[in-house]
Amino acid sequence: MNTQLLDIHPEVAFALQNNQAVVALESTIISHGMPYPQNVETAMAVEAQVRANGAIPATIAIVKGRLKAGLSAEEINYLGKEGKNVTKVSRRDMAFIVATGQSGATTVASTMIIAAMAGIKVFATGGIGGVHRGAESNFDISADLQELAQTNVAVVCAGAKSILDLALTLEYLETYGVPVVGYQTAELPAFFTRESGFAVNYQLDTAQSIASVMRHKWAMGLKGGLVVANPIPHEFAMPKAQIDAAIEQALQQAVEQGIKGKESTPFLLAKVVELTGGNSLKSNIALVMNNAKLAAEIANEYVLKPM
Ligand code: PSU
Ligand code: MN
Repeated sequence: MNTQLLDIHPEVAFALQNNQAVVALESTIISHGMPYPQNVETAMAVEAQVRANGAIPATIAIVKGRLKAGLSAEEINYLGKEGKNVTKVSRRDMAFIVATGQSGATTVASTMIIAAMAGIKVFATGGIGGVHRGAESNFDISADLQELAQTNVAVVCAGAKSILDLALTLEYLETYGVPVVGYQTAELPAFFTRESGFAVNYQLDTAQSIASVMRHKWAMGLKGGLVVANPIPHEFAMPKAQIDAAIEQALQQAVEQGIKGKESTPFLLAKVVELTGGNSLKSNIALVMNNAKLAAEIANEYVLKPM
């Protein structure tokens, strides 16, 4: 691996060299996951949340052909303002964007890759990609899942949205040896709701016990990540019926409009926000903040005895 392609923000580099806690954050959630200006406000608030919990934030993206671990406020503002004009970059797209000197927002998969290059072990986001509904015919399975199978980063999320097939997503993760841990819950949360009807593999109740599982996994040479599923706080959870109805409608519109490939997830996310008014955006912001806090706590536990 040639780390000459990577710029680690000086503050992040200092923290890593001194074994201080660092939390990676993704940028597709900024450009494609939320509308402007809430996306920029949230990205800044999430960084502040990581700091308030004793860790250094490293928002990850590709800027003018450089892999970035840690962005300036100007760079975050650029990604948020440009929104969908910025390329959504997953593993497949990285070499093309870097080779041509372009900028791009990183998904969970590509954020994990750059985090691992930089030496960051904990990453906070909203929701991960997964196996899409209808995958048996459309083959749409997010590259996030393969990345979790091979890249050593723990991803703290609020589960996955039920725009996906959660049962198949769990099966896929099982096949590839990715543990799904519930933080203080035995049930996989479904992003906007605390419930999904599916069990997680293991419930762990402290950041310390999660850091211990990370250490032991990697000490055995088992490559790949962990999904740490952190339910949305009660007061921000949405009524399941309202969310389910919006998701069904969004899925139907995606089929009618022939939305496929990498456009699929951003289309569905935007439709759900549109159909539920501002409520789902408020919940989305709250759960990301909640994940940033837990990720900072895990990162702090992990650096006590890193492996
Ligand atoms: N799910 C969300 N919010 C998001 C995403 C997923 O609730 O912002 C973004 C993440 O960047 C994730 C990507 O990695 O969508 C998955 O896209 P795809 O399904 O095309 O792999
Ligand atoms: Mn896809």
